[in-house]
Amino acid sequence: MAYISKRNRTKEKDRQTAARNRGELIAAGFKRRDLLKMGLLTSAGLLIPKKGLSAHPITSAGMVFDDPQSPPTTPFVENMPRLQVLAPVASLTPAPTAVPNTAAGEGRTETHQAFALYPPQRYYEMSQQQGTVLMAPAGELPPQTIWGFNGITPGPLIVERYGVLGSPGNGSILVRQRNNLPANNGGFGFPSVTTHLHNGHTPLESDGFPCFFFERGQFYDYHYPNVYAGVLSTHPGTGDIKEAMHTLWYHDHRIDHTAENTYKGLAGTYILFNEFDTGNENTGFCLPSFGDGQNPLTSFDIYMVFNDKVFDEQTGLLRFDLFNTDGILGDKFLVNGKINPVLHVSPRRYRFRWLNTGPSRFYQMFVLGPNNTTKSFWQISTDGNLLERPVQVNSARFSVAERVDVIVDFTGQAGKTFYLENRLEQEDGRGPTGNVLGAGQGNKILKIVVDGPVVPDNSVDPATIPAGTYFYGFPNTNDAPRITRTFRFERGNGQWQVNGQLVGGCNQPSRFRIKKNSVEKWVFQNNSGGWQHPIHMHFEEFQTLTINGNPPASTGLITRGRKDVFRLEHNMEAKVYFRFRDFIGKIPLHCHNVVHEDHAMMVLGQIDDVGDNNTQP
Ligand SMILES: [Cu+2]
Repeated sequence: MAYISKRNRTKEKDRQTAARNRGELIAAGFKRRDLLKMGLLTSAGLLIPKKGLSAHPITSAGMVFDDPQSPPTTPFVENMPRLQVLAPVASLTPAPTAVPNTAAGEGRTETHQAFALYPPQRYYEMSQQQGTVLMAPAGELPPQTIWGFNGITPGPLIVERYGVLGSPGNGSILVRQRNNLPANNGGFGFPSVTTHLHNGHTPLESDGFPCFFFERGQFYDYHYPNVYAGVLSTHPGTGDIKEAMHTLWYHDHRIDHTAENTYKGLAGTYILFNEFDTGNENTGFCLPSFGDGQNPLTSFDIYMVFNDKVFDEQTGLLRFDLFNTDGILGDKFLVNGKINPVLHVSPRRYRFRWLNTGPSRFYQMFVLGPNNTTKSFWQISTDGNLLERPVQVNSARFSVAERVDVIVDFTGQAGKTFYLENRLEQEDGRGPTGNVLGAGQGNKILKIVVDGPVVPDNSVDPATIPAGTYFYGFPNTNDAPRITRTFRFERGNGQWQVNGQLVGGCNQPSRFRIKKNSVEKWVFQNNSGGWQHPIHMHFEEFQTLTINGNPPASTGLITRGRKDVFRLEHNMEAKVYFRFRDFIGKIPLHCHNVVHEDHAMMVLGQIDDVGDNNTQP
């Protein structure tokens, strides 16, 4: 199993010793701020060039780290798993309560603000626990110890529906999360958790705020009303259908520890249907049917969770290096928990939901056909928000946490083989170089073989949709903002800052206060040289007003699309438009390169009835 590299053996030994020593510090639960105190970091925040901790020279631009060199694995052998759909439970014990049930071990501290208004119609329960999984073909990598929702990664798929228009609340659910993680992390992972539903319009005590964590042995009830934004404000009684979101995910958001916990497996998926995006290709927008999510003869709406990981070249075990603050790149690409799997499809249209859970890589995904041809496809959404209509593209770029829903048409392609290929060049955690590789030169991530039986296809053919808006259309951006705030994303003391500050601790006062049911304009500035940052705001979607001073072209539907992650590229300045409606509570704005997030590119704020006038929080 061990894989000996061709590198100089002395250097190799130093490198392994250094990695092992860093690993011991990580396993012991040290944070960067502890290392600063211990004198193991330079004043610039870099790991000191001490033999035994860092085997490589350290540059002014940041630490130079080991190139990932996982043991070899055989690609395209194992089938791509379809995500398990979570079944509701009939009841929960103890019964959920609006006020935190601390006597029974609930770790929640705030009362549910919309529990009586939208009583839960269905209950779910998940246990966050250790599990053992195979990520490569049997015999190639050892079984991996992961932390997962119900012990699997990705966690189970929740499939739910918005309440029908006019009856908000009949889509309301409650998800009980239990922290059954072990005290011993076995190398990395921090067994204290908070679960963020990215990017549900949920009362904020159920949002998974980074400081609302709960401990081993505790549980936390998350109330997801599944209502459209505006339901208690701009569009009373219904919410704004143009705020519908369909492709979401959930993941651990523990302050300072999100990278290691999500890398260890604490991420899962969540789909919302409604009477338009129905999950049935014979109704509504006629997008490919979801079916039961499992049966290949009836399930054509497939969620794909991408991540990249590194495995120790000696032991073959998953490796996480906390000391790499640039960001972590893996040399193995997983889809739904398997390295380079295979998907068998029928000659018809499919809806793929692409999610990148990171930790730090950006993708530009192409569909590679026979003889290095590039197959076009239709992008239908940005971050789970349907565009005005499908847009035909040759590729889709998405950074960490972004989602892209696409329609790929395999009609008439029986017998052919395709690959999902990432052609975006990226050499470190700072961000992609910008270079897009040629067809067949990138990372082939998933093999798709069109060898399934011919089955009926009643889904809409995007090529035949007449001109004009096909989906909901975008909400207006005409209401005057109450305030414009500027957020500068920059490097300082070897870490990551927003407006010159690290996140600070959970006891600090909110750095910004949004007035409930108001409009704000935010300016995102990338002031960090060579780095790129996927900037994520919780709770509401934004629309892009300008990028570097230029409004998105009226034809640029993808740039204009509603989003919750803004990909802040080199030297970019963007102005975005937000409405903050219906609910109050604490809220973060942060980089979703989860390594940057933990070190400590995040601002904590709140929505309340008053608001503030801080233009540079
Ligand atoms: Cu970042």
